Amino acid sequence: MAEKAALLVVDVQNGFCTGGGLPVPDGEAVVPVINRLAARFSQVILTQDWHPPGHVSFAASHPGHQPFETIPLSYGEQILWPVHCVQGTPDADFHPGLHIPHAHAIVRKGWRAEVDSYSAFVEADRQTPTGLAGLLRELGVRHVVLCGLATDFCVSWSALDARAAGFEATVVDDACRAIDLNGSLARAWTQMHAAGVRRAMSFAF
Ligand code: VGL
Ligand code: ZN
Repeated sequence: MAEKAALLVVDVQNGFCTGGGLPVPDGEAVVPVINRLAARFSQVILTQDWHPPGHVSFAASHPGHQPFETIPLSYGEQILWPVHCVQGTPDADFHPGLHIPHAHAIVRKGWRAEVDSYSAFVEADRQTPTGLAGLLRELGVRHVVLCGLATDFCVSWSALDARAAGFEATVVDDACRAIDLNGSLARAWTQMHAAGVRRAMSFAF
């Protein structure tokens, strides 16, 4: 039976929690909230930031540059990050407290050495699809409910691209945490509201 809603759990990985390569303040606080939220959904898809060593988004790949600087790349401006979520390392593993045994798909993103991907739908070149929109359409999904890390990067880019692909989109705010770099969180919410992304709290599900 086709269910119209799917929960997209974005990047709840060690790398974005305390002790990880790119810790999001209070990132691990989303884990119990998401565990409860996911129990309300029959369709749950996880995303995993999954970078090869030497990835183009790492400051360490650009001698003379520091994390959190922005540089121009072939596909546009790229924020340079600390090394995080390298393929096959514990930093890229899901947080050990995440308990969603019924999650039925994992979308890995940022796996091409030369292109980043905050969005779970389209890579940072804004052209290359990950395949997620097709998966959701084939499942009959109309509404994508998003949670995870980080609100202002991978969650918001994914929510905006969900809208661009024709899905309804809702971000569960208390099931997210933000990086908030130079006002990025407020900007993300402005963009999401303008695009018709709804904001909800987990108790509503
Ligand atoms: C993310 C920065 C770099 C995220 C991933 O999951 O929001 N942010 N890679
Ligand atoms: Zn990343």
